[in-house]
Amino acid sequence: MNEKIPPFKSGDLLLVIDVQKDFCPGGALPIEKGDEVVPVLNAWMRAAREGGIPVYLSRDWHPKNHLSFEPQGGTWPPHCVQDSDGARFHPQLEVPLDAEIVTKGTRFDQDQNSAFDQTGLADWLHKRNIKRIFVGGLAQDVCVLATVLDGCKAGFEMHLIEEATRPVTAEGGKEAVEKMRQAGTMII
Ligand code: VGL
Ligand code: ZN
Repeated sequence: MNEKIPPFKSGDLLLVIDVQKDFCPGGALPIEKGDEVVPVLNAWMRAAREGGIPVYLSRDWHPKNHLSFEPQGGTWPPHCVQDSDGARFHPQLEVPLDAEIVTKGTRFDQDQNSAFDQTGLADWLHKRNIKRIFVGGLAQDVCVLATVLDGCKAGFEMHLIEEATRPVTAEGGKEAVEKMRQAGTMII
């Protein structure tokens, strides 16, 4: 899997979206083969650290009765509740000690699928002179999609690591890749 990792350069960032227990098999909102992204992303995170490239990880982090949950009239079974076991990163994910964590899904007025949505992330990354962002994680057709599209709008050169992401539905995954490509994302 290492041969696909490009030579990193200054201005690059690795962004890992929501690789949490609830999105993996056995979790509250399991994504088929969601756990298969873990070894791939571990290799990318290792390479990034060796190259001095910052690693950011987002986490879905909902209040207990979040409006995105079915009992509250939302779309999803309750998942990634703040401080719950299911909200933890996958136990095999090798989170670098100096990684930055981006918390989202905390808004009370609407769901927050994008790691750029009211987090201040875009301004911060522009200040750090980040130009290219490599993205993997879960789910390809939900939070990865929303994050990649927002990253394009914010002027970053977005790269989707296809083998490091899995969709909620196969059809949704295909459509998501098409939307990301049309927005200018490199699919690698
Ligand atoms: C996500 C569904 C609900 C995701 C978050 O991280 O893709 N999907 N909340
Ligand atoms: Zn969520």
